[in-house]
Amino acid sequence: MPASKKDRIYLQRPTHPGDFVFDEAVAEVFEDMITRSVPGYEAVHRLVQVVARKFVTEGSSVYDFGCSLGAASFAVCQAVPQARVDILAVDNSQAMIDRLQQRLEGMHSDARIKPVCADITEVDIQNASLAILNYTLQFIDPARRDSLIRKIHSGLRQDAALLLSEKVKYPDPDEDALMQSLHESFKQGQHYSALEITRKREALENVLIRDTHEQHRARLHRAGFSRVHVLVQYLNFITYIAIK
Ligand code: GEK
Repeated sequence: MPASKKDRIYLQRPTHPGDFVFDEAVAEVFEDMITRSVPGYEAVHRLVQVVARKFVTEGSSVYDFGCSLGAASFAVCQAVPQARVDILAVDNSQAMIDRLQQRLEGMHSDARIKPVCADITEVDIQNASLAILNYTLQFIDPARRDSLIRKIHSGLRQDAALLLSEKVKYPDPDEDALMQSLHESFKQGQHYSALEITRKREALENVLIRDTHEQHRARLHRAGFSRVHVLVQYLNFITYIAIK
């Protein structure tokens, strides 16, 4: 994959609360932005491979919901190079989907990845052996999260899996403040300045809305998943596997 441009968006751009959007400027620097902002991002994609090898079955579909530039879809492809499988990479940002499409064309890469520009709450899901929702549920209107998870559950085959990664909130305000400040310290270590960190936090206000671990666990069980496990936690970022 071509190296992403360095994320300097919030060095240059003053923000207003809640004005973060996944536009062309974000898509252009996205890989650099997410790798430097989300602790464990690359490890989670290695985990996608581990999970894909175990769950992806012949003749099934895989859904990468909120795929951005397709990192999870590419990880699935690498994990199951021979499997006959459709990988639906869904995102409602046209800028992300255009870039994913260019990558697929430029690399003559896997025809199994099918980019779809759509809202994940409106996409049908069928015959899935694996659904991936990596750092995307947190951008969905909280009132629509239950029905989205129920829809994913009903579109999965029996014994299939949902991999869910999210930034979580802590019910105890002191613990939440500690985790947030450790996350900011992580970002400083990735060479984001204090100004960039503050501006990004303001821009994400009411755009990235975190649930608690307990809310995620309860929602997954309510939707019908029989087993829910934490696979990774790094600061306030958790990856769950939920099995139908
Ligand atoms: C990765 N999973 O690299 N429908 C479709 N897509 C949406 C919606 C929606 N309603 N809302 C937001 N998105 C990726 C990273 S990024 C996470 C996911 C982050 C999309 C949005 O356009 C963006 O591409 C993605 O969800 C969230 O593993 O930037 O923190």
